[in-house]
Amino acid sequence: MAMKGFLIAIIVAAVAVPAFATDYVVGDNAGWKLGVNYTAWAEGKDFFVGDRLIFKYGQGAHNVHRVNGTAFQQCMVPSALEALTTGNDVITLATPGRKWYICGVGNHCASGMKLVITVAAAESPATAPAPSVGTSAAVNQKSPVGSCVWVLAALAMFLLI
Ligand SMILES: *[C@@H]1O[C@H](CO)[C@@H](O)[C@H](O)[C@H]1NC(C)=O
Ligand SMILES: *[C@@H]1O[C@H](CO)[C@@H](O)[C@H](O)[C@H]1NC(C)=O
Ligand SMILES: [Cu+2]
Repeated sequence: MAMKGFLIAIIVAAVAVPAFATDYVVGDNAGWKLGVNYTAWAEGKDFFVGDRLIFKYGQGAHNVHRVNGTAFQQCMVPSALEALTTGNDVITLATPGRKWYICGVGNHCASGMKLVITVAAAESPATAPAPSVGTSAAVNQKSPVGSCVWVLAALAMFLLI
């Protein structure tokens, strides 16, 4: 049955293509700056391994330090040499667990320029069983490409039943 084979191929492609990563611009349109509540921003977002954080800010006005929980709490700024400073800093969330970011400029961290998130293990083809349509992967707002693939997979599933 050629049709069935074709549909299965679509499903396999949907599972195999690592198109589920999400890019998060930290602070959305506000970006990375003073006066934004990044706790509120992170609330309700599900971060997965493979997703990316993008810190946008005027170069020189701020920076981004990856720190541990203690440094986060106490706003201990590590060496400036370790800072990300491009103004368009992209961080790929490579491992699960809690991740802490602070701005190392002036007293910005103490003023609230700090972000803590919890990253969950990837819903990747390597680790996840064949995802069924309607799981959190589909609900979680993903890239347009990912969504498109999911729609195709859903359609294929529907036609096969
Ligand atoms: C930031 O938002 C969180 C969660 O909505 C809230 O609990 C906290 O009080 C806010 N912090 C400030 C400084 O407004
Ligand atoms: C956390 O980071 C601070 C500053 O970089 C460092 O001094 C401290 O040893 C670290 N703590 C742990 C538990 O790794
Ligand atoms: Cu800053």
